[in-house]
Amino acid sequence: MKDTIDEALEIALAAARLAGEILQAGQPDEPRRASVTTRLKSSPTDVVTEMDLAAEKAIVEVLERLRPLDGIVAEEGSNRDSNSGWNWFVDPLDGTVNYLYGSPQWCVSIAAADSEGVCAAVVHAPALALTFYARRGKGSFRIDRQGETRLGPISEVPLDQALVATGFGYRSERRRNQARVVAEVIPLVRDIRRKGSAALDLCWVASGVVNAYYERGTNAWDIKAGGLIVEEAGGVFGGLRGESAGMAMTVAAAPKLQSELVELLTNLDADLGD
Ligand code: LIP
Repeated sequence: MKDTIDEALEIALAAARLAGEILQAGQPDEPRRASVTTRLKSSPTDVVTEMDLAAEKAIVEVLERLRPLDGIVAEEGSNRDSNSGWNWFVDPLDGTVNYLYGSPQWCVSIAAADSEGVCAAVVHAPALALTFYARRGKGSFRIDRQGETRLGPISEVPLDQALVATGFGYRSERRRNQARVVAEVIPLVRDIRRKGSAALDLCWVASGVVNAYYERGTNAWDIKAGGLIVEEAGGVFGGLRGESAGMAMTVAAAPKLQSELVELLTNLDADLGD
């Protein structure tokens, strides 16, 4: 019989690929962009497309069929309580604005958690032809057209040589505070990247495309899958002031760099205000 975590990974991979196909097939071209915007979330820059909702529906249908007792926490609201001790964290489309603008940095992010926490994770980026996955205790991997590569261990670099990814929220008050923080961080690091998908940013940390990632305002569905992928590549994924990664702050990097960034961001009160 298959190990339950392996089975969860297979389900996550299948559901993410299905959602990815739906999203790619329905990606709006320039003239259709305006018409696919179905509603606005917290501000006019937070665009939720019909495709986002369709992708979530497809993932939830897979989970309902194969894991009817498990809980679901999903970005577009298909939530369900768990009767099995297992929960699934689903972001059907992370990097929504990139998707809408035709930039390839978007993905489907799915994490499965048992009573001990996240145990299987998939971040699937169809427009980049890349899939990242991890199982707890069994490493993280990248699949591309050439095949499959094990990730890590993530290299340590001094803070002043670190390429640091970050992201900004949708509300202007939050952005003002995030701009204040990034203005203090940028003179101390190699450079900053703002790619637009938290789930992928975590995979970039795991695969050495950036050295670190931090962001305030990340939801569970944005970071649960990428967090395991970082940890299984030897990185650290957490928050400030001894907290777990989450809404207040998420910081991911190799262990020493992560603790330096945590100290810097704590001194800047990057997790407070707005
Ligand atoms: C995105 C996050 C990203 C953040 C964006 C946005 P969405 O999620 O993944 O890190 O900086 O502003 O919140 O809205 O594409 O699912």
